[in-house]
Amino acid sequence: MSQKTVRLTMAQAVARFLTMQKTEIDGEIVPIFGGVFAIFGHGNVAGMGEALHGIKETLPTYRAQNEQGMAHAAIAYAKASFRRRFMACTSSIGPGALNMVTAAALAHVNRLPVLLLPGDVFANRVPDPVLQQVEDWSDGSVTANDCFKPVSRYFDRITRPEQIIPALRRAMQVLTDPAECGPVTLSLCQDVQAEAYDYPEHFFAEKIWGVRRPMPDGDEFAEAAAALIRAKKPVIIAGGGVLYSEASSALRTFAERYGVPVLETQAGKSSLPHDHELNMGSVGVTGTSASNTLAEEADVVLAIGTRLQDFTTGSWALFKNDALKIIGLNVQPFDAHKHHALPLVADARAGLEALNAALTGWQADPDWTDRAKSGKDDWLIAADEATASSNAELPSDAQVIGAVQRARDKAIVVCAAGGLPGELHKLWKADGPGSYHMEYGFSTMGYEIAGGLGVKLARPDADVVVMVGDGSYMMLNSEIASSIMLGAKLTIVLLDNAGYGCINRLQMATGGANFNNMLEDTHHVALPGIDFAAHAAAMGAVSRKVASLAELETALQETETTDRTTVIVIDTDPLITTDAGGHWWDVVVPEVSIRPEVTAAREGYVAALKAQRAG
Ligand SMILES: Cc1ncc(C[n+]2csc(CCOP(=O)(O)OP(=O)(O)O)c2C)c(N)n1
Ligand SMILES: [Mg+2]
Repeated sequence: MSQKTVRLTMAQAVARFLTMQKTEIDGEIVPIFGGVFAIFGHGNVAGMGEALHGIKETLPTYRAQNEQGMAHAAIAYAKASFRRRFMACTSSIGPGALNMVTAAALAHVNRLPVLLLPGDVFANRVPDPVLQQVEDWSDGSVTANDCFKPVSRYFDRITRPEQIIPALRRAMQVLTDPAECGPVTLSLCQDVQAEAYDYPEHFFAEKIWGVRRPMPDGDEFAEAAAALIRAKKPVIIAGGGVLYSEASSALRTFAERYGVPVLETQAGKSSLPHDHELNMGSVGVTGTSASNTLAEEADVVLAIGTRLQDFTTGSWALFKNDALKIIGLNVQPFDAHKHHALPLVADARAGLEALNAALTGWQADPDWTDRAKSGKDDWLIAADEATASSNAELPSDAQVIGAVQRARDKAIVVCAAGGLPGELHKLWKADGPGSYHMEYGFSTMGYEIAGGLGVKLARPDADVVVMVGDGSYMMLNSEIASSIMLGAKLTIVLLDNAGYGCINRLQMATGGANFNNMLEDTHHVALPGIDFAAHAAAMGAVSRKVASLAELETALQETETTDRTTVIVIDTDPLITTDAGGHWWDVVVPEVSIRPEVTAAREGYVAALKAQRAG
């Protein structure tokens, strides 16, 4: 059989293949890759660099400042696109590649698609050891990029140019599969990137990827429906899968038709608008009183598209009804079966639509639904108190959230780590699906600004507000420069409480001394007195420090139409958090200590453990 071929380097084949992968969004065929982030080194500049230059008009390449940052941006792009579109990232070998490992883990935990293309050592091994090559004395096939294996859904090392054909096909299958979805790492040996091969032309045919929506299995569905029909006090826990499956409208129909309150995880927040009467808001450790009271009593939890991580389940101490049944509606069997759930393996939307049609006649106990509504009213009073403006010299995080919300109520808020995620989960009034962008699967300090960049690239018309602590800012801020270069305007609100406020509070709560979290509690000769506004300005941002909540609100209004990334710094109180709502979280306390505070905390800890349900 003779087939038409085209002679390309392996890297050119990668580039050409990526441009031909498409998807359909709102009736329009668009490239499925939104672009490529690249930082070149000897491991990719000649191969991938030359190839990406050749296609830059169809698939743009963006130069970032840090490989972890660029991968964060790429992952945020996919999340903001509800996984319908994604990006690729290419790095050199060694440090450049390994800088992406944390981001790979982030994508792995959060089930988000990203194509990582790190360079690798020479497949022919002639010049070994090359610059940045990690030499393994016992295994000649190991390279630094083996670190990607446990945090990639699919990993392959390309040691011959023709291997890229099945590897890219498998990569696309994983990236677009709602159940398998996650990071794909194709480790591209640097000599092979530049090696030519006669690739079959059909390999570069246009391919349009859709969304697979698996339907529930008949038996699983019958069991789940029967459990719901018996339920008097059901709740829904809405996770990120509701958003990725674009199931908000089916969720709303279900909740309204059957009177079932909806509790949202960090990834699932914005599944329903905040002011929907059956949206109880956040659940779990950072949950509202409205959600958590219901979760404690619920007899059936319909867990949709959620990993049921400890923040959601209060380390499995939240649910207190002995007769509790969990139904795991999830496209991924691994999640659907968690905690002895009745699995309902299906696409969230397809599953909800099937349930919407099948349960006619059933209703949650009307008292339960009414209690949910009044519990929410009570919560809103507490939330308004926490977020109200004040003249406090050092405002709380909650008060800053209130100011941001008042000034920019249509924004997409982006955050990841520190004290803010808990406060935002409870207090941010999320509007439409995707208006709340929280990376709390891995809670990676340093995701915030780079993530904001990815959101802005995915949603150029949106007002993207990044909220970030001083600690996270210090860890990774350099993609501010990329946002300036790309004209991707972000509004960054930096809450400076002079240290790792949330870990300091956790340390105190576990009986520890104030040690090594707040800057003043560290081993130091002098405190750095970081001028964040000057730092951001040095990267090209518009920046200012504000002295009060009122000034913050004004600054946010004034800079709404500024055309470049804006950083607004405000000093905040490291000790105040919102008391209302919340739940215990399992963080170990030492069994023996010379500190009486630790011994006391240990007693409380041991008592709290009794509420945990073993899976
Ligand atoms: C990369 C990374 N390292 C460490 C942690 C653990 N950690 C979580 S929050 C936090 C402190 C965050 O400080 P900051 O951004 O100033 O927020 P604050 O706690 O003060 O609100 C630390 C060290 C983490 N989540 N991510
Ligand atoms: Mg801080």
